[in-house]
Amino acid sequence: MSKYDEVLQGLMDDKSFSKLAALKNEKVMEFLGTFAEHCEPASIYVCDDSKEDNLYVRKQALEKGEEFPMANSEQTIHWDGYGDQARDKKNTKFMVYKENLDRMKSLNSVEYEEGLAEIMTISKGIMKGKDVVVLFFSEGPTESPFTIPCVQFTDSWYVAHSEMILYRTAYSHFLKMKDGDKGNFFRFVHSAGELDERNCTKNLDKRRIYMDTQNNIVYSMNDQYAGNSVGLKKHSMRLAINKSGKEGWLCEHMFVMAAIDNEKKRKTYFCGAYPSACGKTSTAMIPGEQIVGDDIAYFRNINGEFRAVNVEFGMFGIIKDVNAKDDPLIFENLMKNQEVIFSNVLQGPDKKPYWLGMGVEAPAEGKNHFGNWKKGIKDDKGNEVDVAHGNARYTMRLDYLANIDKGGFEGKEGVKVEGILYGGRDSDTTVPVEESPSWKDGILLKAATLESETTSATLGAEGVRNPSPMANLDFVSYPLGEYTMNNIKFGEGVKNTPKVFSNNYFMRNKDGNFMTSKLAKKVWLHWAEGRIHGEYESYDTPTGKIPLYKDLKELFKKHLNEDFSEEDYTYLFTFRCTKWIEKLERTKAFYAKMDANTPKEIFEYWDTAIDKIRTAKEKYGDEIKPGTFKG
Ligand code: SPV
Ligand code: MN
Repeated sequence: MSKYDEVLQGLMDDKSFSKLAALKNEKVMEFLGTFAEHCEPASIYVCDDSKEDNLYVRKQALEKGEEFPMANSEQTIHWDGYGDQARDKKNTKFMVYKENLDRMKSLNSVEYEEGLAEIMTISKGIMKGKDVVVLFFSEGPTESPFTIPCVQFTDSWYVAHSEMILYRTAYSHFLKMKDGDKGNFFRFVHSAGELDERNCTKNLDKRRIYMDTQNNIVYSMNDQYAGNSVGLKKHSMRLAINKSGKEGWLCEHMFVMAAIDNEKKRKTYFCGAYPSACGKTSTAMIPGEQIVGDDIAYFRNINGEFRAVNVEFGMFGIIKDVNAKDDPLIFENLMKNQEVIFSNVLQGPDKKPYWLGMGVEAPAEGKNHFGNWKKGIKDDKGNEVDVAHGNARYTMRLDYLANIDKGGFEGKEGVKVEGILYGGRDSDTTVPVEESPSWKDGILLKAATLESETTSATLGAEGVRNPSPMANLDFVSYPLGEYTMNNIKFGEGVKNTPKVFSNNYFMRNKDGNFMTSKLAKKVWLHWAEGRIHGEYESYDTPTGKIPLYKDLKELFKKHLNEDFSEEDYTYLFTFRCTKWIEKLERTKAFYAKMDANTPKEIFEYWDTAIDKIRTAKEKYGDEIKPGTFKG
């Protein structure tokens, strides 16, 4: 008998309790028992992997008014509170033991005891009157070398429903866990807290997301937006990054996809990291290629091979600008009568969803993240409320997509990765595609230097460059310099190290207009694919290798039936010395600020790179046309 049996048994029916008891896992009992006592829910329901439980969770989300029916019977809609529409970076903190505080000081952290006292005060009795659900999931495929078992304890049936779509249930995995291993799981406790009349979190001032990477537990209180509430997504990612750092593997903010060359019968796996709104999902969804995952990848060295899995089962995608023309595959799936949770979009009087950039005229009234909405309505700050929020989302299984790579998606050993892409948003420096001479150069020149420029869609000045190393900065849960070194070591430790490429889809011409169409990314991808297979000559630049005009001309014709002019090529692929030196100086300053212990060899590497560019500038001038630089 566990000391928590009594409290747990008192809160659940026999069926739920027998599911728990069958696990014979003291650590699970301790986790659930502790929070059952502390948060004081009215009842607890335990889910296994059955279809019945899956349907029950969805039904409860509807019955409890966290989700609402849509015209399509399989679809539902959920709204987060007006002030809970994105990740709360300020109140997302690491709880760090005193002795580690110095090491972790550049992260948003709080001293362990202080953080624990705060979160325990906020969560005391927070689930009073609520029905809680317990779910068992796996990050990555179950029973595989990648698997991380997870337990979610939440009073939000929307969170539970989202997780049922986004992750693989793993009750049976827990049943099979070996004695010595039974405490090895991630723990997530979440409460939406008190709800208002729309069933949205009321006490947003008490929203806290506190992570304890030392004990693999995350506390998330007073929130509903999935990036804040869903334990398996970004909370788990931070725990996994910390764990991987200790164990010698990697957890990256990356898609996994296969580039397909039908003529040559080749399937080449790529992973790619792009900061928000820099083309990550659209690259993973390039027509004619195949998707494995769109957000989070684990990398492991398996028998010397660089292997990756998508840790998720579904996608929590930005819905803005998903329309029949730009994103036909996703759009078509969102229109079908199959399971989707829409969040923070408009529900029209016809019970259909409407969002920004949908390419369909929205009705003048309905319900959205603001509540009852009418065209022209203003919030209490006097700002006009749009039809839907810019960060509105859809939650959907990935295997609805016709372009899914089934084998890669389901395989327990992951896929063998041959190329890694790092793409930023950069109007004037980085060329559309450049190959890195080596893995280490790739990490230090392509990954660590990633930046994203602000656009007119974000608040504040346009064109400000925000550093975004590996597009993973929000989630890196130990010092950045160490994480960067671990990236270098991991890639150098496998037999066939993938080639690393940079991407930039956002180069502008002298008039400020984008130089290439949205579809051009297919050409850059296929040049990279060819290079991996020993095709195409390249020109050297001070930072890597770029395509020849004749090859791109052919690729544009073949894939897009477009004429690509030599003039555009020359403009796009000119190496801009001063701009690059400035970029590297910004990166150096950022690393120095973020992690004073960043190894000296990293700064020395960048200094050498800067010297090389200076020398090139003296010899060739500030703007070096493709083909002129001789390394
Ligand atoms: C992201 O912001 O990177 C997302 C959505 O994938 S969230 O779940 O909010 O993290
Ligand atoms: Mn993400």
